Amino acid sequence: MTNIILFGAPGSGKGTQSQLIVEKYGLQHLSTGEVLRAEIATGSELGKKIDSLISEGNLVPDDMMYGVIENYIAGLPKHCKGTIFDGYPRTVAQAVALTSLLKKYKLDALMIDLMVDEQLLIQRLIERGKVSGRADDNLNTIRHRIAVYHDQTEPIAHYYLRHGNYFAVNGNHGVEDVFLQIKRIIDREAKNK
Ligand code: B4P
Repeated sequence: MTNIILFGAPGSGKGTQSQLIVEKYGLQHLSTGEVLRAEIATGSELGKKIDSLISEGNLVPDDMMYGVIENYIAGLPKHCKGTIFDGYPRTVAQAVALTSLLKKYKLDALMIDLMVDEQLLIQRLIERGKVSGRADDNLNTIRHRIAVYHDQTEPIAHYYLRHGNYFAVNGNHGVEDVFLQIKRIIDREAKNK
């Protein structure tokens, strides 16, 4: 089983690359951003709280995210080829929680870090904002999300450098080129297992 933590700043291409990995390797895809947007779409009280956090570019609290991940991992079918964790973990506390959950279920994961220059992140998210209708794809919120990323999320890369399999990818290139780099890592790691 191959579990991949797809990591990177907002707009680094986690969602984009996840789709390609799913098509090629038949892995399951868990996008915490999508889970949260689905909750918002229900119009529930919880969804309203999540909406106000995301619209301002803030992270949803760790304890709320823990339930999502725990339910997901506990419900994984036995024959599953693996999962792409897209957008989780986003804080060191989430990384610690994921490590212990994976251990509990005798699973492991490798981290692929999509490294993209800040100016390019902003350009991509502004472009996506023209069609996505997402409340968080506007310049002020994008800047805040990138600051939150540096402050709360980026330290996770150091956590995985110390505790797990960490692989950096140059995400500044086109979609196919980035995917080629990811395929090389997945194929090499599968051979080494
Ligand atoms: P997410 O939905 O995870 O999304 P994202 O970080 O905004 O974008 P992603 O990296 O997936 O970029 P994409 O492929 O779309 O998070 C949204 C929000 O949810 C967070 O800000 C947070 O508030 C909340 N949240 C989610 N998970 C959480 C957690 N665990 N804890 C707390 N809060 C959480 O790419 C962006 C654009 O670039 C696209 O338009 C794409 O077409 C383009 N693009 C991608 N790769 C490209 C390439 N190589 N070349 C050119 N263009 C490219």
